[in-house]
Amino acid sequence: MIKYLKAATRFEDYPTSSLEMVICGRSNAGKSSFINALFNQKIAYVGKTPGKTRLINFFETDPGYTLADVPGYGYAKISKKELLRFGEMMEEYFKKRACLKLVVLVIDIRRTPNDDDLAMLEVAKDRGLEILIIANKADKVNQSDRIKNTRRIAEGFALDIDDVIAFSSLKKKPLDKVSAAIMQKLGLQ
Ligand SMILES: Nc1nc2c(ncn2[C@@H]2O[C@H](COP(=O)(O)OP(=O)(O)OP(=O)(O)O)[C@@H](O)[C@H]2O)c(=O)[nH]1
Ligand SMILES: [Mg+2]
Repeated sequence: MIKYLKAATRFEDYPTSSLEMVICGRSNAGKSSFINALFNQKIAYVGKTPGKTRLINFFETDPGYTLADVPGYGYAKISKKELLRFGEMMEEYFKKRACLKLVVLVIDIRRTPNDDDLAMLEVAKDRGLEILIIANKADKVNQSDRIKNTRRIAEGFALDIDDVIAFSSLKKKPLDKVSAAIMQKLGLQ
């Protein structure tokens, strides 16, 4: 079960929480689709036009943690001023959100980590947060590429292969594996 709490841009407006997971990644990687698949509920907005979300959307889940859906990065059609505001908002979130424990980074399985992805991961590593990479849109590639690309993504991030899970938000597979990894990294099981 997942319930929408609120949208916020500033620290003062974040909802109270003692345990949080954030979903981040490049624009159009499938962050919102991933949230919907994970909870089997159409709750996060899946956009036809990328880069619509400019706020941090907070949700409450029934395993007892909150979830933050942050805007995707790397969207080209954004003004300098907006980019600056986005950067400030993200920096404040990652610096001040004390209950944040797990960073889930969603990446298209057909891509390799770019500078923005690596910078994002660096922020998470610096704070000593738990990390899980979702190699999304796994339905777009065949089985052998799925394995190959997952390995390539893990190498690109300099992470253990176990920290990268090939996933299809469209097919909602493999849901159990992803849920278990999240619960384990949040210390809920
Ligand atoms: N085939 C396939 N398409 C997907 C999958 N996940 C997402 N998509 C599609 O990819 C597009 C982007 O999905 P979103 O969930 O809106 O992506 P997002 O990362 O939330 O995008 P922003 O909010 O703009 O940053 C949509 O057209 C989705 O239908 C998947 O697992 N498989
Ligand atoms: Mg989205």
